[in-house]
Amino acid sequence: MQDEHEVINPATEETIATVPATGPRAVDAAVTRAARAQERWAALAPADRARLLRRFADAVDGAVEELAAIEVREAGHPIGNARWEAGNVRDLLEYAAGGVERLTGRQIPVAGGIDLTFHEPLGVVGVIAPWNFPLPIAGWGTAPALAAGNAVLLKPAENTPLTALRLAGLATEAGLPEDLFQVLPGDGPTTGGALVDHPGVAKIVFTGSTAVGKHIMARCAAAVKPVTLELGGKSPNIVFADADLERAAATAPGSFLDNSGQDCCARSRILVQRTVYDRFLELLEPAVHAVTVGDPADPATAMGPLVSAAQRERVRSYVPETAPAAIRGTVPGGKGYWYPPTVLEAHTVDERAVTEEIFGPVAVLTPFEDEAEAVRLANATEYGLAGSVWTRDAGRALRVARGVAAGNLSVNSHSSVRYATPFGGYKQSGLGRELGPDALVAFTETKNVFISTEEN
Ligand code: TXE
Repeated sequence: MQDEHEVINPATEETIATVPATGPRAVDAAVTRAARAQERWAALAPADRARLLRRFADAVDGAVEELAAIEVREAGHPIGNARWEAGNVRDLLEYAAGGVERLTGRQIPVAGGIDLTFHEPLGVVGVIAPWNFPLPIAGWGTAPALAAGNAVLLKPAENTPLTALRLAGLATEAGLPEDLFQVLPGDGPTTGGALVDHPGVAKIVFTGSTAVGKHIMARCAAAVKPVTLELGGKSPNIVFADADLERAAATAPGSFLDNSGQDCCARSRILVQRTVYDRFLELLEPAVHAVTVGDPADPATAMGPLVSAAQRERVRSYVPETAPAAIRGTVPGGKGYWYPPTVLEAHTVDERAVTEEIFGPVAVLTPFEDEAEAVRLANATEYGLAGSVWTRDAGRALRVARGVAAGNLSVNSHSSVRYATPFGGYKQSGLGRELGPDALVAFTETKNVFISTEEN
C-alpha cells in the first residue's frame, strides 16, 4: 500500500495535492465511529433528518463554484460541465431529503391479524467511486443512503479524492452528525478492499470497471453482503434514415466526447442506416471539428484532457493516434493528457475497438440495413447500460428502445442521467439501480411484523 497519493491536474501535469491513504486499521476505526453516528442519525425524527439533508443541499449550493473549480483541476472537466455536476449533487440531496418522510412501509391484508412492513436502515454503507465523475457519483451513493438512515464511508478513486473530501466537509458544516459521512482516500485493493471485507459494512455501492466489479461482487457473496454495481458500457447511438439527420449529427459529438469519452453512457458505437450513412458522415465531420478542445477552466471549452497518462495509454492501446480515421480533431500542444476526438469506420479497425469500452473520445461508425439488424448490432455487446434511437417514427422508436437490452434508452436525445429517474445497467454493465424514486429503498432492509388479533 502507498502511504499517500498524488493528485495531478491532467491539463497541466502539475501535482496539485498529496493525500494520505487510509490503511486497514484506520478503516476499521472509521467503521466503528460511523456505526455510532448512524445510531444517533437513525434515532432522529424523519423531519429532522430531512431538514439536515436540505441544509447539506444548501451548503453544496453555496459551494457550487468551489466544487466545480476543484473538479476542473483534479479531473480536467470543462468548467460548464463541472458546475452541472455540483448542481446535480445539490439536486439529488434535495430530492433524497424529500424521500425521508415518504419512506413508508405497507399494511398488508392477512388472516388473523395485522401485517406491517418497515424499511429499516442497513447501518454503515461503503461507497467506492471512480475518477470519471468523482463528485456526482460520490453523491449518487451517499445522498439516498443517508436519507434512508445510514452512515456512509466513501472511498474515492486514488487520483481524484478532492471533491469528495470537500463534500464531507460541507456535510459537517451543514450540521450532519460528526462521522456520519466520512471520506477514506486510498487505493482500491487496500482501502477499498478493507471496506468490502469489513463485517461492519452492510452494503457496497461500486462504480468502476467490470473486472473490479466482479471481484467485489464475489467478495460480497462470501459474506452475503448486498452490492450495487455500476460498470462499463459500449452504448449504441442508432440513427434511422427517417430521423432528423441534422440534429442527430449535431448532437452525436457530445454523446461520445463529453467528459473526453470517459463516460459509462458514452454513445461510442454509432449505427447508421446504410441509405443515409454517407450523408450522416458528411454532417458529422464539421460537428466534430466544432468541438473546442482545450483548457478546462475556459468556459468556451467543450472537451478537456483525459484524466491521466495511464488512461491515455489505455486509449492509445485501442486506437493509436496515427490509425486511419474517418474524422480526427485536434488537441492543444504541450503538457496535458490530450487525445483528439476520433471517429473510426468499423470496417477499418480492430474488433476490440468495436466491442470493448475504450473510455476515450473515440466512436466507431457501423452501417445497418433495417430495424432488425439495428437491434441485433446494438445488442452485440456484453454491456447494456445506455443507448439512443433517432427516428421520426414513434412506433419504431418505442420498439427499438424496448428491443435494446440496456437500462437507459433515449429517443431523439442522448440524455441518460436525471436524479429523479432510475439509472443502471443490464448484462455486464451492472446490478441494481441508483437514483430515481426507489433509490432510498435500496439502502434498507424490509422488515415484516405480524400482530395477531385473535382472541385467546
Ligand atoms: O477502474 P477501477 P480503473 C472502466 C473504464 C476504464 C477502466 C479502468 O473502461 O478505462 O474501467 O479504470 C477502486 N477493491 N471504468 O482501473 O480499477 C478504485 O480505487 C475495492 C468505467 O481506474 O475499477 C476506484 O476507487 N475497490 C467506470 C474504483 O474502484 C477497488 C468508471 C474504480 O477503479 C479495487 C471507471 C478492489 N480490489 C472505470 N480495485 C464507469 N462505470 O463509469 C479498484 N478499486
